[in-house]
Amino acid sequence: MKIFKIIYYLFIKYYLYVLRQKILNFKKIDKKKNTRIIKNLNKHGYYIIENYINHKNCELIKKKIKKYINNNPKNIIIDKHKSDFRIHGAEFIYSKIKKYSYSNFLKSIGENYSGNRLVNLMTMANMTKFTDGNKGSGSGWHRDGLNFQFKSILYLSDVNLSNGPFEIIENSKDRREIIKFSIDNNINPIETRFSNYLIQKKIKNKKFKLKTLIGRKGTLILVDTSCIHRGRPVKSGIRYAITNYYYPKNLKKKYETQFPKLLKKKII
Ligand SMILES: O=C(O)CCC(=O)C(=O)O
Repeated sequence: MKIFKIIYYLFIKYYLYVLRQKILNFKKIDKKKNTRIIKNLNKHGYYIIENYINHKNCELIKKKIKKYINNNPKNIIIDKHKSDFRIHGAEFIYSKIKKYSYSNFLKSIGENYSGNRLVNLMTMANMTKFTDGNKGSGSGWHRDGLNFQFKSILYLSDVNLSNGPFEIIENSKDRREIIKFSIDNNINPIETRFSNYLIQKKIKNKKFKLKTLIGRKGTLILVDTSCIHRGRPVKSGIRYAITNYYYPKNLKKKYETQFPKLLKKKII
């Protein structure tokens, strides 16, 4: 039974999706542009740019997010452990976030990587802090989906091993790896959430290569989030970050509905 699911979801459905995107949402790839970044996204699933913005701007943005969270509790999405506080549509709360949100440079990397026209559906700002049992930003190990997914995460705090660094299983978007993982562990191929026990076992057995991305404030992570990833559970301290969510331009409406409390109007 599983083999049919694998064939259907990982091949038939996937290639139909790719074909539809090629026909309806094609973007010509400029092979000479950002080659190092694209190469790393293809090979490892991520790329890091240090000092994407300066420390002063990080502090200004952080202050704005903190203030917004305190003053607008109704617009904040909070996880069940009360550790991850999110603003969906944070580009509307501050011009400096808007600048990041509408960056042509970042969007063009995603477009060159995917060969699709993309749109940044929103910028999500979040603050994660220690609480008992917290699972970190994104609530544990997961893929955002089986199809291409692209995000940029900008750290606004210095991020160390304790305050919730982004973690990724290198190249876990590879379809052969997905099939192997699904068969070896008797997992439904379309499953996107995984237990920490299973992932740690795979890392220990060297079946998975873990990358923990610590970095100073201003560090930018470009990532294909169809790879398995998480924000590491917070042991101490606080992490602020802003994340752009890129989707194929023709599917914007479909995905928009997935984000509760999405801010849609200018309030700056
Ligand atoms: O912020 C992070 O470190 C990861 C967040 C994440 O995985 C998600 O929101 O899906």
